[in-house]
Amino acid sequence: MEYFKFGKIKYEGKDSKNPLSFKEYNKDEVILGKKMSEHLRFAMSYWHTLCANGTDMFGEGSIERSFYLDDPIEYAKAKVDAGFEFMQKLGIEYFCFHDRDIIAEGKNLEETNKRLDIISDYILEKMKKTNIKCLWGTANLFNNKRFVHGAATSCNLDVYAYAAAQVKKALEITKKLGGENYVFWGGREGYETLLNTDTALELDNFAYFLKMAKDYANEIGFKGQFLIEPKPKEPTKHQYDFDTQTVLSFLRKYNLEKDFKMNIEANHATLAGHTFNHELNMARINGVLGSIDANQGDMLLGWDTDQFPTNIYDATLAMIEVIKNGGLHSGGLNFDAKVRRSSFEDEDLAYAYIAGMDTFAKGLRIASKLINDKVFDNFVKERYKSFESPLGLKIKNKNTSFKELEAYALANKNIKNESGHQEMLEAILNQYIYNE
Ligand code: XLS
Ligand code: CA
Ligand code: CA
Repeated sequence: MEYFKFGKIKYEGKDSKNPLSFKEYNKDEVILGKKMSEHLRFAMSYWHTLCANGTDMFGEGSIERSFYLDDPIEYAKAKVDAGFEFMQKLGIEYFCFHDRDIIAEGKNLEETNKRLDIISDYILEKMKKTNIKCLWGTANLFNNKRFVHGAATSCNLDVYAYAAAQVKKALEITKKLGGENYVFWGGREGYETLLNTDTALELDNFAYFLKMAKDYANEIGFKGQFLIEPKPKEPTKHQYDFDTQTVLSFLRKYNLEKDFKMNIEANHATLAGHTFNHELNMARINGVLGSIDANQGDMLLGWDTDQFPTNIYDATLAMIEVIKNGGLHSGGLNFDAKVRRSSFEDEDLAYAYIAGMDTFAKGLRIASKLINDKVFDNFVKERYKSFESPLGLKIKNKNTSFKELEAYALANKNIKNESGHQEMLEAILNQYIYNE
């Protein structure tokens, strides 16, 4: 059975007028010694692509997919079939999933876990017949009302234990599917008011939960990279995993820093008042840039709109960080993005993925030239050249003192700064974007 009426999407080049073709993403084209597909490692998000129906706070679903069925097991299988058809048609080699995306909960945990066994067997069969792999798995610890006070930070031990059981099973399923990473996004790990919250206990419990997860992964031989996905707010007013630097200090406090990297989402970065490339940069310079949730928010709305990324400027700056990171290694670019509820036809899903994939492919092309030409690198090197002088090197080598610096300052009668030339650099960046 074929669910999507469009055929395989091909690269037709930048002058193509066919909306169902790639203009920039040419998967086998080699850039900086690697195929585009290897740089970008695109992934389909199971939830937005196969489960979302356009429901919002004010209205019912607007999207009716042809694979919807009443029986939960048959529906789950049809979603797998549709998802694999979609990925093959778009040439996407990875998918990411929550446990509850792939099949609905049963009447109790035992039945739910049996359902997960059935559907993960079915997915595995599909994977064997295609070249499609699992980028990451995760547990949905936010949707069900049992998580009203949080999961690993709940005030209720029963919920904490349930969450542990759910992550245990999600790790087993992710291992079975050969998942290259496992993600923790703290869906309801945060708080609404300090009047009823013991933040110290919640954070201790949260850290211990993560440690137990890592211990269990080791016990079952799951080798995937563990990732934490920062987000500052939504659904709770104050999420504990606010941004990269907050998560890093939490991990360091609890000696977990060796076991986790970051999954950076663009929309979460902007919700935290940062740019996407600030978050990528903070992760990279700390050696924890693991994977990316590629999407974008809307500056006029200010919530987590999870739109498909079409901003070429942001994609270029993001790809500079990715290239400087030596690539994403076991991570990838997961489109944690959904079509607007008014884009309810099946073809809209293809247009959306094409737009996102072409934007990052173009960003990769531009970023590789900027890096090759050392445009910003040479400028930055020159800007910090004073730290290459004898005294500058003493600072870099942590080999001076306030006394020595004072003696230098007293003798140096004339401090001279040079311009940062920000506008010139922005114009050069634009020039690379226009000319590519
Ligand atoms: C929600 C998050 C979520 C995670 C996975 O805002 O982006 O989708 O990526 O649980
Ligand atoms: Ca995300
Ligand atoms: Ca999001």
